[in-house]
Amino acid sequence: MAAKIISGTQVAKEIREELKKEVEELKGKHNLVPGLVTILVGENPASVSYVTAKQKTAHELGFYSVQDNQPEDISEETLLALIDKYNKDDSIHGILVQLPLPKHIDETKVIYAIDPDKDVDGFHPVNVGRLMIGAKCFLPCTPHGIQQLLIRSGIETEGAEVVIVGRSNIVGKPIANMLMQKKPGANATVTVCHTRTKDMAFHTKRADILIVAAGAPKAVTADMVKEGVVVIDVGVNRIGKSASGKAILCGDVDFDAVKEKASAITPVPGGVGPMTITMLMLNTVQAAKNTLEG
Ligand code: L34
Repeated sequence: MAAKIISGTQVAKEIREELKKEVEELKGKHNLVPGLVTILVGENPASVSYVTAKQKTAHELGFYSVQDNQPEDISEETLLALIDKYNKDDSIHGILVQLPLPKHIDETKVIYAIDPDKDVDGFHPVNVGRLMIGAKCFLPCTPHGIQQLLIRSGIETEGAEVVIVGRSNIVGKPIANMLMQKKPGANATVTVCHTRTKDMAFHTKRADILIVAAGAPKAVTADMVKEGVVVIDVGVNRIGKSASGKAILCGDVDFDAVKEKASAITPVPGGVGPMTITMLMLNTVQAAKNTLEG
């Protein structure tokens, strides 16, 4: 039986509709407009496309949104000063510095420079630490999106064997942490595979839920999964260009073959990507609401 296709585009739309109402309420009741700045250094085509989509969504939801483009050769010092400016700006609740950054800039330093209360990416060590102990924090957008996709598609994680391929700070490590928490939408038994895993297929075949963030096209093939698995494909690989010049995308999973064995699977595009963007909006609304408490 062919798999159910889990539409991230559809779920993201539902969440955005909820957020739009919340933004209107914040404006009406509290005269509060969520503010988001996205900082883009250089002109990496994938980054330009993601940041443009983030700005467009922020605008649609009625945010105060600022797109701050900086040249590829900006100094680390200037970038850090810019972040400090937004840290002090009360109209800005969320600061996002799109990654990757040019090699001459230390990404860690940049992430540390963002006020943890405005770190809507959830990359600052304060938020990473809070996540680890199950405290209130900004959840990183891609893992947050994956968890919402699972919950809103009615996929049971409690007691499930979840296997994650990839151990990045942006996806693998945080999603592993989130799904092992003693919380609704989690409570899974989690295995993390990576480039030094001895027998990848041994692990992936055991998965009830398989989350793939390997960063390589078609890294997971049909012979590596069991019948009925739920597959979440986080990969976005640009594998060529169409006649009209548009990028051709594919995930980290051999979609056509794996969908014949899976019970449910996310497509690329239209799976996790749109959820990532929407969770950034949710985190920014949360950051704005947090200022009401203080
Ligand atoms: N700071 N840097 C920071 N925060 C992030 O959360 C990100 N990420 C990752 C790269 N760098 C970052 C993103 O925004 C990856 N990422 C991201 C965001 C959106 C999409 C993919 C990755 C997305 O919308 N993908 C679409 C296809 C878009 C296209 O045509 O290129 C999809 O349907 O999958």
